Amino acid sequence: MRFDILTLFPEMFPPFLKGGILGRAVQKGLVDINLTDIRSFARGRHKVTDDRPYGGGNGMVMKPGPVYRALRSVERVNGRSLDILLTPQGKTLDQPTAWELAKLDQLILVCGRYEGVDERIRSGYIDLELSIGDYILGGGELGAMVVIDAVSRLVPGVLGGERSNLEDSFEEGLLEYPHYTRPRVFKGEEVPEVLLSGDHEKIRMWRRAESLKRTRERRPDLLKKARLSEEDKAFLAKTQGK
Ligand code: 9D3
Repeated sequence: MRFDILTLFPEMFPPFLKGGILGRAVQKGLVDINLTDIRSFARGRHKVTDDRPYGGGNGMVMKPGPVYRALRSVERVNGRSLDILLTPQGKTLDQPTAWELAKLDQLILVCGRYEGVDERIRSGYIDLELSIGDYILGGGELGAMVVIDAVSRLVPGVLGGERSNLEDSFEEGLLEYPHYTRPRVFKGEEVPEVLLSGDHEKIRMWRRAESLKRTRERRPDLLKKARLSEEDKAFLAKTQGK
């Protein structure tokens, strides 16, 4: 899968792209990431990329020309590609959207800065607008990193040795159960007995129960949408109000 990032701040990306699971996926050739500096498509001696808003008001707007020319310069792969604008006005990224994006061959991610991009870019050249949540960022760059992180780990082969994304309880719409590793006692706090029992069926049931309780307590909104078995529903009914 190929990602193209169009940004005024390309220097923000290399540390993120080199690290961790994503860095390994790039080395393996499973994902290809290309940076395009929008400023290099600006004209004139000063390479201006922003200007004052028509109609007045605070802040600056990204000029359409440099973004348009940067978009035109991006090499298109054979297959399906999508032009995405990162903006606080977009649809909030969620896991189903990440799965949809992972089916494509190329994502072109335009990072907005200042108050935003000239509307004629959005309306004429963008297929999808994405936000990463309801808080204010300085620009779309962190949003693009979040999209790349969430989507690339769904590309076949990227997770390799790590646990598969299919067994991730978040994929079923539940929060994870608590995790423990050595030592068995830490600052007087013991690991739950059941995890030391070696009884795999008992462990499975305990973990599922913890996931369900946690989701009910912290994210009741998720529980409403979750894929629940009859066993899950029976457990929740039995423990309601606890
Ligand atoms: C504080 C300025 N805001 C009201 C006048 C509007 C605004 C414009 C541009 C707020 C943030 C930004 C820059 N943010 C992004 O480009 C962005 C973003 C975000 O702020 N939150 C969540 N997801 C995203 S994706 C891109």
